[in-house]
Amino acid sequence: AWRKFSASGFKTKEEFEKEFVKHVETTLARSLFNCDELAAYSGTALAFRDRLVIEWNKTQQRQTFADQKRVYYLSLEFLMGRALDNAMLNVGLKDVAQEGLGDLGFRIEDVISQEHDAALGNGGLGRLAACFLDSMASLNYPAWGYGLRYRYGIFKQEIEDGYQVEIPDYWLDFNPWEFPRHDVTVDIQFYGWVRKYTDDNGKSVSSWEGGEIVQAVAYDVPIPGYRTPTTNNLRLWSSKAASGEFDFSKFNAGEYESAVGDQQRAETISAVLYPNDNLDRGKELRLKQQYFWCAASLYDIVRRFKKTERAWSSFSDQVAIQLNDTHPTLAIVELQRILVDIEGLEWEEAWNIVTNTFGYTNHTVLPEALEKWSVPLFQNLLPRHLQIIYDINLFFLQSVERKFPKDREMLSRVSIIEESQPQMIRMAYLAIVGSHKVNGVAELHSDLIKTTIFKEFVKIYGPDKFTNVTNGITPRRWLHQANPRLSELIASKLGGYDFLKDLTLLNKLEHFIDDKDFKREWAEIKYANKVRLAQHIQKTTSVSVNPRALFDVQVKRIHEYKRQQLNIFGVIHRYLAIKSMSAEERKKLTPRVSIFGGKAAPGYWMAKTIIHLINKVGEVVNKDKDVGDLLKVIFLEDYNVSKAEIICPASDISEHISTAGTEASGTSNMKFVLNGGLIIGTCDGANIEITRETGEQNIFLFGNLAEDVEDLRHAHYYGKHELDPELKKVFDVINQGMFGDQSAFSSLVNAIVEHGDYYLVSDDFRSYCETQDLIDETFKDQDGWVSKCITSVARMGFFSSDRCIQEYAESIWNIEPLDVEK
Ligand code: 26W
Repeated sequence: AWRKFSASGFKTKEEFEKEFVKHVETTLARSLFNCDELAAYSGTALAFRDRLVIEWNKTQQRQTFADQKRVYYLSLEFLMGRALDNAMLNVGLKDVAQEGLGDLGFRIEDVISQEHDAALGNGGLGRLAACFLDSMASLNYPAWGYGLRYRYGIFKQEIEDGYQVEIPDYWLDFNPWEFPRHDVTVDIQFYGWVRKYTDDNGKSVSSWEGGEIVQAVAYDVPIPGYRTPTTNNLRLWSSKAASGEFDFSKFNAGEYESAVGDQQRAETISAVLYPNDNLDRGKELRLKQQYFWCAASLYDIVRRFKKTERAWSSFSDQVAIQLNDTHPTLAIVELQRILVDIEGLEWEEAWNIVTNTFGYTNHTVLPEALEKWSVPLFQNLLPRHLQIIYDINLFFLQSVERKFPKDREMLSRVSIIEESQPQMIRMAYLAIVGSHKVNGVAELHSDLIKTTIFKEFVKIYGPDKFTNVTNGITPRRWLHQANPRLSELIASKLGGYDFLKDLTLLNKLEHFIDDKDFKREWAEIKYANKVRLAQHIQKTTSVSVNPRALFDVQVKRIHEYKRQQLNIFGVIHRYLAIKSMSAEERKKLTPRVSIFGGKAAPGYWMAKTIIHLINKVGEVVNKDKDVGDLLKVIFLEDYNVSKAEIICPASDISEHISTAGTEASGTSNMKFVLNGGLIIGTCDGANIEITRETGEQNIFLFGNLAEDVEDLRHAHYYGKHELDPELKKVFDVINQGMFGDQSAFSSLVNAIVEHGDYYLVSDDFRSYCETQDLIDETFKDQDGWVSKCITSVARMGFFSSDRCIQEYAESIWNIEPLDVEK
């Protein structure tokens, strides 16, 4: 039925081939005789792009005409991955393209894999934004994403001698999915000063003057919904020198370098994605990026609102803005500035509009990740915004004082300005004060922010301002696209693909839990996915792994709180155990492949040391003939979205083992379970809700609880903790040089032995190893294992990002989908 919505565009294999050939020969100006796979990708992408554009234009017209409330999702990261496969599946013409490409002599998988990932993000937060765009379009919500068009995405990772090496990710050579809008530009101001004067009506006005101007240019990316009439827009801003700014007089005077320098300074703003995940470094260029993007987006949103000629008082009935973490918090200040300084509204009226418009999502409780800006740095770059923040803070503190007149300490605890040397602006506090709702991303996390980092604000605003929206993932990419055979098998049992639009329908799979043929096919698909990953491992690392072995996967950013070190110490423990076993005992073992992947922030020494250790352990274990298939240790280079699509369907067990209370949600845990893998995890983030949904007997939980973390840390601090004896043996062999120069790993060992074991590796080690042993035993009963996997998948419906977006729409944004008459 959805095809009715398309006015034109190819529908058959022959029509696709015609479009393909047209693009290869004319758009790309290439002869069909030298059409290689890259050209075939380009031709296919351009053909599908044409289809998207038609729907996109119609959607934008329809949304403008309907004139209802829109949501704007502001995120400094959109980790989109590849677009072609997604576009083909969403418009429902992948089969057509597959046949057409086959006629022309290409395999569709090879064509798809030519595409460069759009890697404009670090990890969970950026990928969540991408899943949300997919869900918002698939549910027909009028929604735009706003972000930055980085020239360089997250670096490419190579491993040399076991060390991470970072390679720049220049990805824009050929990007058919973006449309430059050279007519949609905004001039963005920096530095300068504030002039205060009295206008003709005797009113005191502040005006931001002077400084530097940089131009923001819009690049639009179409976001197709899955089998819907909606194709939404992702608008990414690129920086360049403003036309008036490029100094021709300098150029004429022969000062080329200085003229070109201005140009380069402007372009630097959108040049690179900061590769830090969960670490705030307070760099001026980062603040410039944030303001540049917030100001351009706000200008655009306000311009669109003004076209409707409504009163300002209805702004928040037309506009909802969601802040993806505190990175876009300046948008709050910028809207207040526009309303007061430029549009002439009274402070109070403006502030009501602002707070009714914004919602803020918190994604982390790690103290080192909470953004703070130094007041002197901020004052220099954004002098007027600093004044506005001071006023916001003043009025806020006055209201707090009225509510808690006896509690003087309260004011310094909740002040947006931290009274340190230098003073710092606490962006999370500003985001709370400027929003009507604050949400965490999983139940435990949302509880924790209310009882720890934001507890004073719960006293001030009451508990209702704080809410939970548990994260989700899009089943289109993370089941249907990544695991087409599993998706097909499920569809054959459920009578079609409706589950991709309503993931709770998966629960019907429980009826087939005793269906022998179904279970056999299920197991065959998992095996085939493991074979595919084994081939990838062979090709990239030259290590052969046995696809019959248990595949144990931990892929995510490398961070101490995520505890890849716990995993690799566990692997060493296992290696030592194998070495000490008799041949008889070895026969009873479950063979394992331990697979790691993930990037370390370039300046994060400890994370890089973890990568180094994993690689060195791999070198020793993998060539140990004595061990053979019983244990292999693999580090997969350059983990990214497209690699995740190969890895997630191929795991038996994946690891989500953060120190309890530190992982806000995690979303790869959802991807792995949805693809028929089980997980080993701590009681942290969304693991807890996955347990509630899928059942305790289907997950391997271990370790201490969040509520005990504080006491345990104290015990370490006061020397009351005794190092786990099995972990001590692991440290002994590291120190004896089993994995090469022990001094390379001393910081890792000392963090635990000497420096308080902040992430409680020793406390959880025993429980971790015992749980791994339980997994070995459980895996031996393959039939029982497959039953657990099927049951878990059947119960994963809750974790669709569609459910999640509906919760945001109803409880935070107050927006309705724009349904089209069928
Ligand atoms: C200022 C530096 C910086 C950069 C990125 C600080 C914090 C971040 C992100 C908020 C880190 C992040 O990606 N958090 C992850 O968000 C996911 C989506 O909600 C959660 O699933 C992860 O648990 C959380 O770590």
